[in-house]
Amino acid sequence: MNHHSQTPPWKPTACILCECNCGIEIQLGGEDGRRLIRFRGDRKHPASRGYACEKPHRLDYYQNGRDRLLQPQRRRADGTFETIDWDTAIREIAVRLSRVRDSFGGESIFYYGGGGQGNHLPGAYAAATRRALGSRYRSSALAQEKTGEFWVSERMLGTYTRADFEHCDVAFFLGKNPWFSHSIPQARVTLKNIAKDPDRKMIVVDPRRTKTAELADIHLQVRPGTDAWLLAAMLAALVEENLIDQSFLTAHTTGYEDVRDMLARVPIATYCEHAGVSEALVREAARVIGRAERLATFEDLGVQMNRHSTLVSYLHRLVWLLTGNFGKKGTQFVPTPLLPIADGKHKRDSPVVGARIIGGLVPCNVIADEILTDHEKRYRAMIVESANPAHSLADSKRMREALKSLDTLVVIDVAMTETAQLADYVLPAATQFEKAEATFFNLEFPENYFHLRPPILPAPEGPLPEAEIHARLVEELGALDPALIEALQAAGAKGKEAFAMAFLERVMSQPEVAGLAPVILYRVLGPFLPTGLDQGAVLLALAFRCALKQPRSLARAGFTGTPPEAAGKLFEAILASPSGIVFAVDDWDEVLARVGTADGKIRLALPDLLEVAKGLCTGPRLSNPAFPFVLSAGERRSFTANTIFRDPNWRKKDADGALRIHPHDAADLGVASGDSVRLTTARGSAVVAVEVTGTMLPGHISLPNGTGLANREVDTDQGDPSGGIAPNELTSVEMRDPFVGTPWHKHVPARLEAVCNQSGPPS
Ligand SMILES: Nc1nc2c(c(=O)[nH]1)N[C@H]1C(S)=C(S)[C@@H](COP(=O)(O)OP(=O)(O)OC[C@H]3O[C@@H](n4cnc5c(=O)[nH]c(N)nc54)[C@H](O)[C@@H]3O)O[C@H]1N2
Ligand SMILES: Nc1nc2c(c(=O)[nH]1)N[C@H]1C(S)=C(S)[C@@H](COP(=O)(O)OP(=O)(O)OC[C@H]3O[C@@H](n4cnc5c(=O)[nH]c(N)nc54)[C@H](O)[C@@H]3O)O[C@H]1N2
Ligand code: SF4
Ligand SMILES: [Mo]
Repeated sequence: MNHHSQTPPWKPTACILCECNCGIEIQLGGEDGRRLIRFRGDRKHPASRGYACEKPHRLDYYQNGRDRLLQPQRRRADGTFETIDWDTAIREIAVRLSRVRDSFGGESIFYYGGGGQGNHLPGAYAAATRRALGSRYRSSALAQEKTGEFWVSERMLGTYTRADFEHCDVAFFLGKNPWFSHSIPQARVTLKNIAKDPDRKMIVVDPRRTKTAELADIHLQVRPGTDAWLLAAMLAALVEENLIDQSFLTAHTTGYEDVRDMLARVPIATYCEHAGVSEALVREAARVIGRAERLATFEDLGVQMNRHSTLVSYLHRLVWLLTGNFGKKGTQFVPTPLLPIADGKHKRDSPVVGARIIGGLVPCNVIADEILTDHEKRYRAMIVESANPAHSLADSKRMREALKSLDTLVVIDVAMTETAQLADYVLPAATQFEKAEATFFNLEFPENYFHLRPPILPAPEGPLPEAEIHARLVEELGALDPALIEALQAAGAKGKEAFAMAFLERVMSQPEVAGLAPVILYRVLGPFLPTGLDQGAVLLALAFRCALKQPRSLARAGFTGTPPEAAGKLFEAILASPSGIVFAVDDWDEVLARVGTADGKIRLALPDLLEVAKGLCTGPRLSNPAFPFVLSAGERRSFTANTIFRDPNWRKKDADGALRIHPHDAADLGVASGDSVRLTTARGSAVVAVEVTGTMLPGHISLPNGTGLANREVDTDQGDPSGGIAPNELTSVEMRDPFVGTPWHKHVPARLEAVCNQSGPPS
């Protein structure tokens, strides 16, 4: 860089590739000044504090990515698309969705998505569109990973917890590889700090020797899908060896006797053998955990997308609860959310198949069944926003069939995705760098943060921010009373206080209008916000909600006064902080008081799950000779990021997303790294290149997630051969948790066959 020429300014924003949303700064360049060319971690960001991994350096593949959508698209009868103007698109969508609502009720209009890893404002605005349509059912990716954990957590604790790895002395990772998948602030710094400190220990449960497992003191290399046995044995050892925190149990919990009775029956040696881990190592891990002063734990997809997932979420909670690792620094905590992403409540079931709906989210694995039926309550129309369910949900073939059979499918996205290609209307959104955006994955403690990112460049002609799209839809649906908007605008002209009063009286106190508050705020307040931040208008309502629920946390962060005053101050501070702010400050002493059960005690005994635990069987392993391998379909690697990057060239290595396989299995098939094999499951078959590695267990094979995106020109039934294979062409909807319907993507029965390779014919 020439020091005499003017360097472009560093613009604060956030990385959008995983749920950490690290604060980063970006310099723009290129001929049109619209390329993202230089990146660095933003030291002013309260959670990431200057940290970033290697992936954001590739963000130009998102901003200037292939398949970008610039104009609204309408499907023609022959399946091709034509460009239409916004007024036509909004008018026709409103007509078609109103027709569905008037004929079959608003409940038949399903909403999916609302945000990816870093863009959660669209979901907040979509709430108004859903209200205007009377739409009742919705879902998102959370209902194929986290709903089991949410449900168990709600029943045991009446709330949701996270853990403080920065200050723990023992870190426990269960089916989680944070070196590559992150999910905790400054993941690699924290992992390295634990690894190099002789007084701190790390325990990893994973069938693969991952990079995280290599850093660990104890790697429990569990046989795929047997974590329930492993955890039951570990818990039984904790009880047997008197490593339980009795005083914690007496003071804060109920139901220990029932848990102890279940654990007393666990044949520790047999269970360890079933899980493929030596009893000595399981007991050693139990002792490290039992003697820890501060244990922090994290379970993720390795167990949440696997057999017994909900049971494992339960047993995992027992590990840190029986050892009293809750509510003190370096252990588990209850964060103060600005907006909770979902709760674990089960209030109703899905209308067609009667599946449990947790936190308002229909299990992803039943969505196709809720559509492909002649049941009168089936979903007949769908809005998909910032999600790619035709690629990301189990059994893509069936999902495509379901999406195609809808009366109306509307997709709001920045790109022409696999899902968009099936839509009746595709609406182009401004990218996350062209509008104000934010994440609601704010899960830190004792200081929690929020980051409203200003746009770093203007949107081109065509795409609109979601707030504007939803405001137009709600207006076109005739749900907004122009007189109300005028009255609020008049109050606004008299000043902030008059506006706040009018808003509380005329919007928030009337249930029929309160649901439209996001677009009302956007229309009335948006024009007065600093340039580019208008999409942040809804945050005033969220700040108000938070001020009502958590006044002390806000006050300690400096947002004092009555709820409207505190909310006003917080809102102003958010608008004025392009690198994010601390909005809540908490105290470890208060964590236990956040237990939300009726009597304030933690419920250790969940009878239905104790029953399943008692029934765990250790009989001979049933293996299907047709499918002798276990395929984990969707591993996180250095160059995976769900489907946010559509151009496979973003990957510096592993361009085709190799299938990882143990050397013995490779030898049996006569293949070496780079050779191809045919991979077949009950649902599909594909030819894929292998990477032979001793980090796998024999019999276990693993594919990355987010690969195999279809070319725009190519039929959706054929993946792009140069970009790896789409994992969900191989998965089935029936492979799911019996309680909450989460998929078993990490445990897909599969077989491999040699195909002709350059390195020689198969033997
Ligand atoms: N680089 C990158 N990072 C990401 C993402 C990304 O796409 N790319 N996506 C983000 C998202 S959306 C999420 S949800 C998280 C997910 O983050 P993780 O859950 O950490 O990611 P995975 O690699 O899918 O699965 C974790 C581990 O589960 C292991 N596993 C497989 N079978 C079993 C089993 O039977 N038992 C146990 N104990 N483990 C098993 C796998 O070997 C793998 O190492 O990552 C986030 N971060
Ligand atoms: N087999 C298998 N399947 C899996 C997984 C697995 O491990 N194995 N992992 C699962 C997990 S954990 C997750 S979280 C899901 C992720 O799957 P999805 O929730 O479907 O999310 P993404 O694939 O990230 O797609 C995000 C979409 O948002 C669009 N987008 C980006 N920015 C914007 C914006 O500003 N506005 C709008 N409107 N759109 C935008 C992108 O173009 C992209 O189409 O995949 C799941 N699917
Ligand atoms: S950890 Fe996640 S959010 Fe942070 S820079 Fe890496 S991919 Fe982006
Ligand atoms: Mo996820």
